[in-house]
Order: sequence, then structure tokens, then C-alpha cells
Amino acid sequence: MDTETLKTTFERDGFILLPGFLTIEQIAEIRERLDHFIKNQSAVLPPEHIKYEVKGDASTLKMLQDLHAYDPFFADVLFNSTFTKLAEELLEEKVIGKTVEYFNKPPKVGKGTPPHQDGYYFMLKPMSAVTMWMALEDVDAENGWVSYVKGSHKLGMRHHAYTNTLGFSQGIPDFGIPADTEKEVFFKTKPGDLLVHHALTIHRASPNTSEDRTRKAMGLIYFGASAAEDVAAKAAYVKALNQTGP
Ligand SMILES: O=C(O)CCC(=O)C(=O)O
Repeated sequence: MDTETLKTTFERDGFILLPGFLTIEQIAEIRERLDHFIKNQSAVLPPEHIKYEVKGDASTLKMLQDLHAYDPFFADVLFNSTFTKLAEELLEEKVIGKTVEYFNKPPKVGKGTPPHQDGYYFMLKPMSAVTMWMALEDVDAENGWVSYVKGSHKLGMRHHAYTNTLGFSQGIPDFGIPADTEKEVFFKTKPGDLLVHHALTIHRASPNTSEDRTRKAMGLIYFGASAAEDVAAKAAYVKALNQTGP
């Protein structure tokens, strides 16, 4: 896809799919680095950067956060890569790489990701930010595919409330109205396929109902250089968390 088509599609839909953005060899390297990290470094991570679906069960590792802060390989992926260039093209400005995350949904117990807008957590003004989601293996309806509500990035911020889902504490409680379901697009992805969404695009992911398949993905977040913290939104968020959080 040429840059202009890419940008037009992203602006119209609030997301894009780039099949084969990375090669199988590049994905194999990322997976190797992740395995190495999990084996050798995950023990030193603070609890806010490592989450398990079942507490105390290492086989249910669900999420690693801020990988770029612990491993220069992931710092390079975030700050100095084709992902960085793509974020700049889509946001039409210089970007600041914020984080690299690892998302897994372990078989049988991997919970669905509640419908949400990342911008609710980001709290930016202007809302110049993108999230990238890179499939590290085959992902489909059975093991937790991602879906987006087409055009939802143009409809503002929806009401969010506490969800009880570890790692995704805020969700859209009234999600499921026809305006959502009629526009929802589900993605069957292969290793190397990249999904990119705008910070206001409503998205979610299904649970992993398979018996033995994992669902591994890498997430990257970029803020546009123009995006500043929205002080009023932050104050409202903290107040809501204090009222409803665990
Ligand atoms: O992988 C998932 O389940 C969800 C990822 C997500 O919500 C995101 O990348 O913003």
C-alpha cells in the first residue's frame, strides 16, 4: 500500500491492516528475544510490568510492559525502526515511542480484552497517538482475535468503567449497540501481520477458548510530538478510579 492510500484508509476507518509487515525471520528473532527475556529477566520486573492470567502460575503469563526499558533490542524496535517511521507517516508529525508490550492469551484461561479506547488511558490533547499490534503467531476466532469498530475514532470518547480484567481495567460498559456491532471488523492474522489503530478507535479481543494454542502478540505505542497531557481528563480519570477501582 502506498503512503497516501495508507493514510487515507487510516483516517477513514481508524485502523489499518498491513499483512506481512515483518518477515517470518524477523518474527522468529522477536520471539527468540521474548523467550530469552521471559526466561532470564522477567523475575526482576516489578508487578506492574508483568501479569499472569492465573496468579502464581507461570504458564499463564499474560502481559509484559515497558520491554524497551529493560532490553536494548526492544528499545531499538520502538525508537529506531520501520514502526517508528510508520507512526510518523500516520500521525504526520514526529513521534515519541512510549512502550513495547507483550500480550499473550494462554489457552483455556486467556480472557477477552474488554472493548475500550486507548485514548481513555492516554489522556492527551490533541489525541495524536497510535497503537500497533503485531501478530507473533496465527490468531483467529478461537484463540483471541482483535476487532475494531470502523469509524469509531471520529465519534469521540465513550463512557468507560472499571472492568475487573487484569491489565485492561477500563472498558465501555454499553458496548454492543448496533452502531458498534454493525461496524465491527474482526481480523484473522498471521505472524508478521500488523494492525495499527488510532487512540480513539474502539477495539477489543476475544478470549482464547482453544485447548492448547497460545496467542502471542507485540504491542507498540506512539504519541505524536504535539500531544500533551490533558490535565482535566487525567483528574477525572483519577477520581473515577478512586471511586470504582479495586
Ligand atoms: O491483545 C489484546 O488482547 C489487546 C491489545 C490492545 O488492546 C491494544 O493493543 O490496544
